[in-house]
Amino acid sequence: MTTPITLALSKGRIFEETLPLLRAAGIEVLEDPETSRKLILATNQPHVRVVLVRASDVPTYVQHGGADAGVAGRDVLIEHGVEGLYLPLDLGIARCRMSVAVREDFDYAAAVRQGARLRVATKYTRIAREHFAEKGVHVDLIKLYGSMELAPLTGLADAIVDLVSTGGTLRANKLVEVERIMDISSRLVVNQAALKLKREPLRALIDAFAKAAA
Ligand code: PRT
Ligand code: MG
Repeated sequence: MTTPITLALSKGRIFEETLPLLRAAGIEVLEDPETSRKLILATNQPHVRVVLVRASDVPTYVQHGGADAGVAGRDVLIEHGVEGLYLPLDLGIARCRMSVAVREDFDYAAAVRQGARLRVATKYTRIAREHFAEKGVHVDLIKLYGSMELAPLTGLADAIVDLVSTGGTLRANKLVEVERIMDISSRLVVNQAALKLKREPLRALIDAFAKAAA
């Protein structure tokens, strides 16, 4: 019998975009998370199961062995930290970028030039802090957990740091992207201890994902 392995995925784009990679590894998930309320999903491989967790909880599950491997965005990994995690592959899925955005009528370049202190609202405080420190721009960071787009519209902040994919959300809220901080995609993350103890099934998964993601 093959050693059982548990994969942590988040519902939505990561789950959807990981499915083809799983399929390439011969793994079919037997339930649809959009219609089932189950948090543990069986697959056609009796030794492989999928657990559904919040996107930002994937590194925590894998780090502490609640899952042997998982898929997480570069944004989540930077904010959370990668201690105890092995990151063998950039899967090139759930692509987007981390950007600075402001109201259409806010002169960001002038504010930066004048050395103004900027109020920046974001869920990604680590990425934002490092970005503005590198630029030598003084900022007051305001931590939010969602709907960052609202912050400049209500006067809570001058700017936001958020993920942008099509740009539709920014446009709909009359915001403009003024700086691209980094490109984002999702990575396969593996528990380092599990990699030793469950080497065979995890290596097989990594190899199949590598082939399919190439
Ligand atoms: O939703 P929840 O609070 O549970 O967690 P989450 O938002 O972290 O999860 P999820 O599933 O939305 O995102 C998981 C991962 O997908 C993120 O960690 C990113 O690495 C990646 N990803 C790729 C994105 C996007 N594209 C994306 N567009 N994550 C979020 N967005 C949001 C963005 O925050 C903004 O609100 O979509 C909006 C912008 O999209 P556009 O197309 O209008 O520009
Ligand atoms: Mg989301």
